[in-house]
Formats: sequence, C-alpha cells, structure tokens
Amino acid sequence: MGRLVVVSNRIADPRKTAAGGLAVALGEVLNNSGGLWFGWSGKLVDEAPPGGEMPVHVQQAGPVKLATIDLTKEDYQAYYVGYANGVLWPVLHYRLDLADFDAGYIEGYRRVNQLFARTLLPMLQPDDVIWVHDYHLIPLAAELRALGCQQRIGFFLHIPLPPPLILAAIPGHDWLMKGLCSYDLVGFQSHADHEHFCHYIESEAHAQHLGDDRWRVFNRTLHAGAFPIGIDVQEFQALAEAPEGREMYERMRREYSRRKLLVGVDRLDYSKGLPQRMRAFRELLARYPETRNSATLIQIASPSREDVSAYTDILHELESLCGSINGNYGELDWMPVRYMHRTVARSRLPGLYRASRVALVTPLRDGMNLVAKEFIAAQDPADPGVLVLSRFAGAAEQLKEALLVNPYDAESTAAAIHLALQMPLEERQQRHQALLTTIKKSDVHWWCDSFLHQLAQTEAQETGTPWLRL
Ligand code: GDG
Repeated sequence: MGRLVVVSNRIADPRKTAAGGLAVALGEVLNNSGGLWFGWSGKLVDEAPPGGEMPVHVQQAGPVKLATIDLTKEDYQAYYVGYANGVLWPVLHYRLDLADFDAGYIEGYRRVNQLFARTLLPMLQPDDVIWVHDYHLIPLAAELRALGCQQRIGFFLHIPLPPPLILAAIPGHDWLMKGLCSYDLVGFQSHADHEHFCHYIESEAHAQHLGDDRWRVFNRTLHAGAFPIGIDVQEFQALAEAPEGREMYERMRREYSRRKLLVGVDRLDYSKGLPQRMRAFRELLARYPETRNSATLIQIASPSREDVSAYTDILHELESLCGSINGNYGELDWMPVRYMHRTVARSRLPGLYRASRVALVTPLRDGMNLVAKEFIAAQDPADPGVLVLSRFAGAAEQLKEALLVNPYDAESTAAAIHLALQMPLEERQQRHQALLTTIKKSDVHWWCDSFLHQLAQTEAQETGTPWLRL
C-alpha cells in the first residue's frame, strides 16, 4: 500500500494517549507509511487572507505529517454548526424534528469541502491512499475528483445512516448521496446502515448490484460494506492497570462500599437518550424499593457542541430530572444520582467502569457507541459488571450477550437494570467472557486493517463523473 492520507474534520496527535484508541490506531498505520493527517485546526479567523487561500499549518509528529487549516467564522457557522451538526447529525440519527434546513448552510458545507480539496490536492503523491472520515466531509471525494484527483479514496461514516425516506427529507440529498458515491469504498458501522445505503442507491439512483460489495452507480464502480469500529482493548486494559486507573478503582470501591454503582459516560447529546435513562432509573427506584439507599448512578455528561440550541435544551431537561430524582428519593446519607456536566480525564475512566456493577449505555440511536466496549474491556473477569445496552446502538449488532433494552420503554429498561443488579456471578462471568472475546476479535486494529485491505482491492477507476450542481 502507498502512503496513507487521513482526512477528518479534527485531527489528533497520535503520540498522545489522551487522543484515544481511534487516533492511536490510525496513528499506527500513518506511522508505518510515513503518512499525512489533514483537517481543521480548530481555530477561527474573522476572514480569509486578502485574495488568498487559508495557510496550511504543518507539524511533524515522528514520521507523520499533521497538516491543518483555520476556518473563517462564517464558514464554521454554516459548515460545522449549521450543516454538519444542525442538519446531518440530527437527520442521520433519525431526528428530523431537530433539523434546521437553512438554505445557506449547504453552501457553506460545500465551500469548506472545496477548500479542503484545493488545499489537500497539492500535498498528495500519486500512489497515496486517501481515507476520509465522517459526515463533515461527505462531498470531499467528489470535489477532489473534480480537480483531477485519481488516487483511491475511501470513506467511513462514524454515525448511523437512516432508511431512504428519512434521508430524502434533506434538501439536496441527491447531491449529498451522489457525493458519497464518488468514493471507491464506503464503510458503515452496522449491517443495518449498510442496508439502508444499498436501498437508497437502488431506489433513488438506479444502482446496479454487481455482486458481493460492488455496485455500478453514476457510471462508476463503488464498493460498500459494514466495518464495525472497535476499541484498542489492550491499550484500554493497560490504562485500567496503570497507577491512576487502579487508584480511581480503589477510591470508588471505598467510597461506595455499601452501594451498587451504576455508571453512564456520554457526551451530552440528544442521541444518547439521557433523559430516558433518568426516567428508567427513577422507575427502578419506584418499582423495586430494595434498590433505594443502595443503587447509585454516576452519570458523566461531557460538554459538547454548546453552540447548537438543541444541546442546551437537553442539558436543562437532564438537570431537572436529576434534581427531582435526588429530591424525591435521596436520603441524608445517599444521593441516588451523581451527575457531572464535565469531562473526566481518560486515565480515570477504566477505574470508574471497573468499580461499577452495571453500565447504562442506552442511546436512542448511535453509530457504534464505544463506551459499551470500553466498559467490557475494563472489567475484572473474575467479578465483572453487566452491560445494559440499547438495541438502537450500533454495538447491539455485535454485543448480543449484553442485556438489550428499548430505551423508550422506562418500565422494561428498569426491569433489565434490576436484573443486571441481581445477576449471579456465574452468569456475569459467562456473558462478560463472550463479550470480551467479541471486542478483542474486532478491535480497532482489525477495523483499520480490514477497511484499508478492502480499499486496496478496489479497481482503478475511470475519472470525471460530472459533479451535480447544488
Ligand atoms: C461517534 C459516534 C461512534 C466520553 N465522555 C468522556 C470521554 N468520553 C469518550 C468515551 C468514548 C468516546 O468519548 C465516546 O464515544 P462514543 O462512541 O460512545 O460516542 P460519540 O462521541 O458520539 O462518537 C459513535 C464513534 O463516533 C466512533 O466511531 O461509536 O456512535 O456517535 O471513547 O470514553 N472521555 C473522557 N472524558 C469524558 O468525560 N476522557
């Protein structure tokens, strides 16, 4: 394989463990090929330099080149806040009610993708393999192809893809999906997402199935498949065993020696089903009195996208629910919910997971949900906790031995949590062993290798499909 070029909205320095498993796994492949990682710097400027393009900031991280550009405030508002997070994020998570279809956003989204293409093109070498990540950059391959780029380009969608009728609600969905078809390989988190894509291109773009993962669509051959992302299990287990991980575990065990701990760790996002989770926990306390003065839920909701209004609404709803549960059920020496709206250091998460009897991972819709996998990796196999997992998380396709729940149904979710709290040791061990085997087999390195292997198999393409006008 030639040099790997990764493109994503934000980049991470793969040498820093705080960056997390995905950055580390991509960093490994980038290291081996002396690769390039390109994205937005995270910085905003008032306007572009007079008559010129945004300057590229280049930094060397070992053998890997990290290249970034700044964005203007106007582009950021339209591309990132408006289109990516105001239209694509809600619609792709099945939340048409939260989408804000402002016509100006799509123009800004396209403008930034064009800027990325113009900036990246001169940095490319002929045998590069390009891997583009996530919904911010769906049109990037089409914009690169329009400039004459002939290298192989793959795309991975980290969030779900809904059925065709939901996608069709996006004004300009045909433009967007044609852009997605300009890649050589498109990867999804789950078989369900992959099926939705196939249905869309068949019904809306008359794609012809060539067998296996190959399609003929818009006069090109496209490969598409499911590549469920994993975590770096070894790295996460090492974090659990590291001094800070152990110290956190001991501290939590001491602090909650008389209680059974439940844990939730999420970005504060409406896709994560946090209010529904609180209602299920309230239902647990109401229906199963023995859990009172015993079960304690630690909910970390790390701040996220606070400039999008739907996020402030969810914050207020969550705060009010936590307040009322603590007010109604709390005792002088027991607070049912400990809710923290802040980011916890990554090194402390494994200890927290390990000290918890139950993890609540109950999104309304999620691409994969890596917290579910992190919880499994951090457990003590001799005395493991139980994963309560939403059937609407991408991870549910793989993690069959979790207790699968419908987060919209507070009563049945409360019953599952109750079951988890009472589960005998032997059953916990059996379920955990099976789950651990699954996440080890399909870890982040497997994910990276299998996507890149498949991308390398795609055939050289004739270029130059006429790119749809917006
Ligand atoms: C998107 C898709 C898909 C969370 N709070 C803290 C913290 N985290 C870390 C977790 C985990 C990551 O963030 C969250 O990953 P998820 O997969 O659960 O969710 P998204 O952020 O929505 O990610 C998702 C993923 O992309 C990858 O493809 O699985 O479906 O939505 O690693 O540990 N980390 C620290 N402090 C926190 O407070 N340090």
